[in-house]
Amino acid sequence: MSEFHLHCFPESGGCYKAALMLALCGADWSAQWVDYFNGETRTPEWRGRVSVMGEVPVLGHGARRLTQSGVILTHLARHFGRFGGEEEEVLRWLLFDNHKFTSYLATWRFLLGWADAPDPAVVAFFRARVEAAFAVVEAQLDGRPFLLGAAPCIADVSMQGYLHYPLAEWPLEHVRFPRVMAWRDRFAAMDGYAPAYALLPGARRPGRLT
Ligand SMILES: N[C@@H](CCC(=O)N[C@@H](CS)C(=O)NCC(=O)O)C(=O)O
Repeated sequence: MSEFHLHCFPESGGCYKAALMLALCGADWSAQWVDYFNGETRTPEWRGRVSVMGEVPVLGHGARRLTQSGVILTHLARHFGRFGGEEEEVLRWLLFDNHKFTSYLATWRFLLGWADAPDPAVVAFFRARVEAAFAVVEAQLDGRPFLLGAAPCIADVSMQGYLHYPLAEWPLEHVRFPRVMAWRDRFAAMDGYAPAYALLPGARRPGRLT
């Protein structure tokens, strides 16, 4: 039996955050696919058995079951002694990520790729929010290879969540964010790295854009 067990599905950048951290740390892990698109995580049975929040990622580690990618990343950083940083600063960027960077990007990508008949005004709203969040990160990376300086921390890992899906799935004008794209490339060059669809197992539901 593997040391870590991840409940996940391949289209989920939240799950990719956890999988990427496990891969970069060389962890012994296995995965269990959840049938998100057919509502598995919304059933009372799944919420009672796995997580009341009805969300993945969920990470099993021994007797512990952890949810929320920020908590999972914090746990793994402590366990492996990797990707740490000044606690308040790490938390500051994890919260920004969960509120704005990941959540708007994930929602916009979902609307473009998988939602039924998304309202163009709603899509445009989310795109503008994504661009604003990217501009914040672009500014923070001015003169820094990673969010907090010379070394990557778990807030960097967290924000990579949706960046390692095909660019066609999040069709920003990527050239407008050269530091974000270079930051993404720095992760792609790390030992253990694999892009999202290579790392996360399970049946895929192709979206409209890939
Ligand atoms: N803040 C959470 C967000 C997790 C999340 O939204 N997961 C999505 C998949 S990417 C999910 O399971 N959504 C289920 C739902 O909203 O019904 C985290 O970072 O773990």
